[in-house]
Order: sequence, then structure tokens, then C-alpha cells
Amino acid sequence: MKFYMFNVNELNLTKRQMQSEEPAPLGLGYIKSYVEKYSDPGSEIDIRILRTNVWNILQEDKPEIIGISSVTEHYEKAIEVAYRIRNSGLESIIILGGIHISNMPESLSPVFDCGVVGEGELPMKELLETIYKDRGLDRSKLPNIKGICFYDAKGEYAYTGEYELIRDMDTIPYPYRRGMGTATLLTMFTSRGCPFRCTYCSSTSFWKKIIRFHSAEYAVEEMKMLVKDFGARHISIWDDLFGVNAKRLAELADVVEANKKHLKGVSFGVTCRASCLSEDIARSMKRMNVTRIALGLESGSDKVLREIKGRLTAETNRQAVELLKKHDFYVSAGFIIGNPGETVEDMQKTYDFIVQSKLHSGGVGLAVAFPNTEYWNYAAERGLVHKHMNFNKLKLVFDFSTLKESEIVKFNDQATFEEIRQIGIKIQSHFAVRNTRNLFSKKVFNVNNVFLVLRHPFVFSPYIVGQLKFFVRQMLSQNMSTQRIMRLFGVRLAPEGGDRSC
Ligand code: B12
Ligand code: SF4
Repeated sequence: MKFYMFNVNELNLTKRQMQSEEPAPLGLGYIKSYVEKYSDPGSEIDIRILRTNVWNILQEDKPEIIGISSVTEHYEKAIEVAYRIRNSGLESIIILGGIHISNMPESLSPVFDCGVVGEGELPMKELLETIYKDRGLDRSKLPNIKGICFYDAKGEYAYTGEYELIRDMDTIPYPYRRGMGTATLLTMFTSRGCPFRCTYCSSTSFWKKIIRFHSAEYAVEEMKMLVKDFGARHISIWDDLFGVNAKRLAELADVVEANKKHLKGVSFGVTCRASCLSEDIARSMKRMNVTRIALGLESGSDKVLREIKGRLTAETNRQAVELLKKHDFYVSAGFIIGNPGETVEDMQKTYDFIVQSKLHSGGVGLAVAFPNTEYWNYAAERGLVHKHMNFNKLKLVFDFSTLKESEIVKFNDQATFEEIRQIGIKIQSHFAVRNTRNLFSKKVFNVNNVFLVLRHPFVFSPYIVGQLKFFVRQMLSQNMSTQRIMRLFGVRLAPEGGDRSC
């Protein structure tokens, strides 16, 4: 029996994209490792994760089961691909998984045989065992499997309710990564979930608003494996919230230090929340050689921060950046504009905050009403989103300069689309300069990094070229004078009185 899975966004990646731009889909890697290890027929099922030439492989190999993973903004595409599979004559069972269907099972299209809701390992194991035993999909058995949604024989929608979360996180085998592109930049998780409830976040609702940790030993063994088997030099730890528990972080740092000889020269990138940072946490991260920290600062307006992040203020954000800079981390941050109730003045405060901040780099996005978030409820109450909507419109926006109102769902009623877009462009232009300038800062432009880039040009060049291209485009679109551009990079062409700021 064959069970092939793919992320709908990855139908035909080039070798270069796999090596440099698109990190391995660890969610699918976890499913494969878990099912192979724990399910009875695991060793007899040929489980593969496809990232390239997907369509042709499916047509040639005709797997009995096809698993598709999709986030919300690609859900329309997932439906389209599933119909294409059906219409091509393949008789495969098609299973949908991932964050979209988990946060909105009732949006399941009848083209799928079923959707796996939430953490996928346990329900997928059970589903696979049932399919294997019955040599096919017996729909009458589906109501007995928790954590799935489907249409029954009468065409009625059914959801069997939440599957329990895996209690002992260390029982989860390391995700399968082989053949999925091995670059020097590798990724891993040391926990799942986050205890906070930011109103825009679809990750915390997916993981049930709790955080579960792997033990320090488990995490460090995985780090060592990434170094030994994949040649990792920098590891991005993609936990929703890394620096949250000072005691646990100190333990992790102790085990990393104890394994120094295996992790020599390896650095880490992590995500933190401003309100959780402390001297202790910063010191532990330093000890384990975290070099890059990303913060979700979101806004410079206390009013907006109170609404979307609870008790956080712009001052907490400022202090967090200061603390991390003091400890010599490379600090980046994400911001959101177009939040519910946010006025132009609030967005201006975000811009001012960014300009005055000491961040190395950052980015800004438009507020999105992802399913199962408070933003979704807010937009739904206004009739702007619903389960049969065009989910393409719930996309993350990275480029405000070309954005059209018809492409998104705007649920802020305090500012016009054009006002939001203009502030977006202003913040992006600012970051284009700052991010590009920092490419040449001592922190980034040092001998080690130059060697790293030369050894792996395909890994880094898309990022560098991307930043430079964005920078040039922003400069041209703003008609900036050479003098101003030089000033932004710290070069003074003539004595002047004004601030040298970007
Ligand atoms: C790492 C990451 C990325 C990475 C890598 C993605 C990759 N190759 O896997 C990068 C930076 C490339 C990325 C890109 C994007 N991301 Co992203 N990403 C994440 C992040 C931080 C972790 C994802 C992850 O690996 N989780 C850990 C694993 C264990 O969970 P999982 O992937 O959900 O898989 C489990 C279940 O969902 C299920 N499952 C998943 N797929 C399938 C398939 C089958 C068949 C089955 C049975 C089960 C199953 O089983 C898995 C094991 O339990 C999440 C936030 C989060 N914590 O989830 C955001 C997140 C998923 N990303 C998000 C978005 C929007 C994007 C982009 C669309 C951004 C953009 N516009 O470019 C793209 C889309 C890429 C894509 N996958 O299609 C949003 C999705 C929001 C939503 N509701 O749709 C999230 C939730 C971030 C957020 N809070 O907004 N992302
Ligand atoms: S702290 Fe981060 S992961 Fe946690 S709820 Fe807020 S945005 Fe989501």
C-alpha cells in the first residue's frame, strides 16, 4: 500500500528551492515518522513526502492514499488539486490535513474523503490502520475515529470531535527529513503550542492554548543529529514561543553546554514574546548560542496592544528590544496594521515606534481574519467572512505597494484601505532600508558569514538579492535622492544639521 503526502504549495519545487528557499515540511515529516514507528502496518506501507514533480509521480505510482496539507490561503488550491486528482481517474483516498481544516473543519469540501483535525499523528495512525485492515475506506467505520471530519454515506457532514493531544512529547520520533532538501539552515521544534491568546493568532487555537515541551535531552539529541547528518551550522527553532519558561530554558542551555563539542559553532534562531523576556532568559539563550531573535511586537500603540496582546505596552516592547540588544542578539520583529479599531494615528505610532527602535530588521503585514481566532469572529459578525468564502483572500500580505482592496478582507473600519496601504508602504520602505543596511553591518557582514555565503551561495543569495531588489524598488518608487540614500547608509556627503536616521 502506498501513502503519499504533499503540501499543496509544493507541487513542483526546483532543487534550488528545496535547498535554499523552502524548508522541509516538518508537519508531514512527523506524520511519516510517527506512523512508521507506531502503527502495526507502518513498515508495510510505503509512505512518501513529495515536493517535486508531484503530479507525475501520483499518475505513475497511483498511491492508494494521498494526504494533502494546506494552510488557509491555499485551501482553494487544495480543493482544485483534489478535483484534478479525481478527474484524472485516480481512485486514491484523499485526506486533507493542516492548520486550515483543523481550525475550520466545517469548511471541508466533499472532494476530500476526510479531513484530519488538529495534531495529526494519532488520528492519522488510526485512520491508516483502519484503511489497511479494510483494504480501502469503509465509511461506516469513520464515526469511530476521533479527530476527523467527513461526509457520511447520506452526504451529511460529520465531525468526530477532538483527538487527545500526545501527552509525552518525547514519544514523538524526530520528523523525517531525508531527501527533502538539506541546507545549512535547518529547522526543528522543542515544544508545541503557546499559552497566550493573541486575538489574531491561529496557531494558539490550533494547539489548544497550551504548551508542551520536549525534554532538553530530546531537543539536544535532535540538534546533534542535524549537525551530524545534515551539516547544520544554524538551526531555526520554530517553536511558537521559545523563551517562555526560564527554568526550562536554563535546563536546555545546560544540556547544550554539556554537548558543546558536538554543537561547536552552531547558532540558533528563535521566536520570543516581549512580555516573557528577562535577564535570566536572555542569559540562557546566550549560553546556548542563540544569535537571532524574532519578536512579534505588532504595534506601537498601547490601545491596539491592549486589544490584541493583553497587557503588553509599547514600553514593554521597547524594553524587550533594549534587553536583547544589550545581550548582543540580532533582533527582528513583526508588526501588524489594519487591526480592528485601529486608527491612522495608531498606525502612525507603530511607524514612529519602528523608526525610533533599535531593531536590526523587521517586517509589517496586514491583519488577517484567520479561522478560529477572535479576528475571524469580529469579521464574521460583520458578514465579511464565512465558511464558504474565497479563502484566497485570507492571505498574508508582504507587499503593500501592489495590493488591491479586492484581494483581501478588510475588517478595520477606522481607516480607509488607501490609508492603511500608504502606512504599509511607509513602514515597508523603512524596513527595506534598515534590512538592507544591516546586511552590511558588522553583525551580519563578518568573515564567518561571508565564508558561509560563499560555501552555500544558493542558500543565501535569494534572501540577499530579495532584500536588495526590494530596497532598490522602494527607493525608485519614492524618488529618493542619492544624498538621502547615502545618508541612510550612514555616509555624510555634506555637513548638515538634520538627523541621520532612516
Ligand atoms: C514553520 C512555518 C512556516 C515555514 C515552513 C512551512 C513548511 N514547509 O512546513 C515557512 C516559513 C516556509 C512558512 C510559510 C508559510 N506559512 Co507558515 N508557519 C510555520 C509555523 C511557525 C510552524 C509550522 C509547523 O511546522 N508546525 C509544526 C507541525 C508539527 O505542525 P503542522 O505543520 O501544523 O502539522 C501537524 C498538523 O497540522 C497535521 N497535518 C499537517 N498537514 C497534514 C497533512 C495530512 C495529510 C495529515 C493527515 C495531517 C497533517 O499533522 C501535523 C503533525 O501533528 C506555523 C505556526 C505553527 N506553530 O503551526 C506557521 C503557519 C502555519 N504559517 C502560516 C502561513 C500563513 C504561512 C504562509 C502562507 C505565509 C506566506 N504567505 O508565505 C506560507 C505558506 C507555506 C505553506 N506551508 O504552504 C500560518 C497559517 C495560518 C492559517 N490559518 O492558514 C501559521 C499558523 C502562522 C500564523 N500564526 O499565522 N511557514
Ligand atoms: S504569543 Fe505568539 S504564538 Fe502565542 S498567541 Fe501570541 S502570537 Fe500566537
